[in-house]
Amino acid sequence: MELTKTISTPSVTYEQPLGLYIDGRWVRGVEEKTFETINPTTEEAIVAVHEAGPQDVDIAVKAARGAFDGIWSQTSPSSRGFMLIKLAELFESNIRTLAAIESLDNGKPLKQAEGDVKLAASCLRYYGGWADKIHGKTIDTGPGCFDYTRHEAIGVCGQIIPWNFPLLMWSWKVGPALAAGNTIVLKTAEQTPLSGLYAARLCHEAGIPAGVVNIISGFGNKAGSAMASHMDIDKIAFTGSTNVGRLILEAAAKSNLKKVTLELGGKSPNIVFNDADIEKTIEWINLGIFFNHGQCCCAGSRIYVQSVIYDKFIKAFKQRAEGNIVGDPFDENTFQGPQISQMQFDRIMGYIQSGKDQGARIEAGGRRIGSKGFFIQPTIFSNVHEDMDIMKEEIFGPVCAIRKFDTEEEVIRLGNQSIYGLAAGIHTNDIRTAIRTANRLKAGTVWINNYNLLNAQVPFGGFKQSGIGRELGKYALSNYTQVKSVRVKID
Ligand code: TXE
Repeated sequence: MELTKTISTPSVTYEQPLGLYIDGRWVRGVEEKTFETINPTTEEAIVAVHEAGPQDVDIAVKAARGAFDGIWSQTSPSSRGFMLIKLAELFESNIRTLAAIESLDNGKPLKQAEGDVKLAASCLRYYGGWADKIHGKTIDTGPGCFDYTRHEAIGVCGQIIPWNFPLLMWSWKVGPALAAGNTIVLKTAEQTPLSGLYAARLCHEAGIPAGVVNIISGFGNKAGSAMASHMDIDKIAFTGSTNVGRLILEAAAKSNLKKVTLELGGKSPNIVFNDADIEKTIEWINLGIFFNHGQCCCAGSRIYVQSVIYDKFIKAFKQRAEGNIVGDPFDENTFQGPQISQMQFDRIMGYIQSGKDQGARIEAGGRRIGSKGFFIQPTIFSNVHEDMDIMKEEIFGPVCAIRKFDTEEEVIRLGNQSIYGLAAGIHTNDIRTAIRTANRLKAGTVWINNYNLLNAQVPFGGFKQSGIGRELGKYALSNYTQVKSVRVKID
């Protein structure tokens, strides 16, 4: 099968790489297998890509090891930074193509896909800036010794990313790893392999040497698990489901104790106090749950509204959600596209059914839209109790549950009542309420009077079972460096 194919989308026609990008070359998998990626809008195959199996993972790891010990260790930090900044510029100059690929393969609206490309570029540029500012310390232990630390790269990093933000997750992984001087084997999600391959081509154009970044397409239980248990991968970074996160940790423990960072699921509370500015808050609550079709690890899916404004809020929110335009991602008016796959569609519809069965009330939505494409109406449940599945489990779709509360103390208790702790939202005009509540919520990110606002400079990651480690900001660099202490006897 061929290694590239011309693909036409409603916005651009472009040349899509289909092979595995290993050691700076486009190759077929050793088993010569391919798999199709499906367009979630039409349910039809877009194209088949080459599939990596365990042997290909091995080959990619060898290439990454060779580059780590060789050319990459000879490349100055400033040059690494320059390449990342060049890559960011290439993301920006290819924005139309990259966004079209995301809309085609993932189903997200074109404008939102463009937003993802911009955020990805800013992440790469941000870490480009860090590359020559990573350094250790000198430590005064007295006149007998000269002591210093070096912050050294870890080595070969395995990175496994999901399908909900294919390019953005790619940049969150590649940026800090390269800035710190590591080399990479990255596996994209089997549902969305296309944009990561196109970005590999841009790595080549940015002058990143062969073997430094290797991008493979493949399945979790084959290529992914081969990475998790590989004896020559020094660190693995994973974003995906909590269950697979557990498997990764277990595989790391049973193989070479590779370092592990995990960014997993969530069931984030979004809290509205009586004194919130209702109009603005409705916008953030709507974005908090329905942005990216609810397929955000940090989605504000548990909405707690204080009793005085509860009825008014439900009425306004229902009206707002029903106004979200669901449809073709290439239509410029679309706010919500299709869910990623038949499997996710079925899962979400199963949760909607369970909400009904367990006695919650549907305020809006609850149904499929059309008969082709994985479209689901924005769905709001009220009359929800803490023990219902829709209140406890991550649905990962356009479905939220609303519950009334009376006091600050009560909502903090309810908000923290989850195995997850990724994010939380607070809406109030009282700074004291906001800060008191933010301090007591067990979440890695708290958004006050906004939601889902991400910035490359600000760390992101989970408390509790939402993960281990932080991405973005200076904090992410510590996932990709290890500290060496050097003691020199001088007396
Ligand atoms: O995730 P998986 P799925 C949550 C969300 C969603 C659920 C299932 O609740 O409904 O997970 O989604 C790779 N060893 N999130 O099934 O399976 C896989 O190939 C190594 C939250 O798509 O975790 C893909 O690249 N790797 C989330 C990646 O893991 C394995 C984003 C994610 O797939 C593997 C996505 C294995 N054994 C889903 N099995 C978030 N945190 O944003 C799979 N993979």
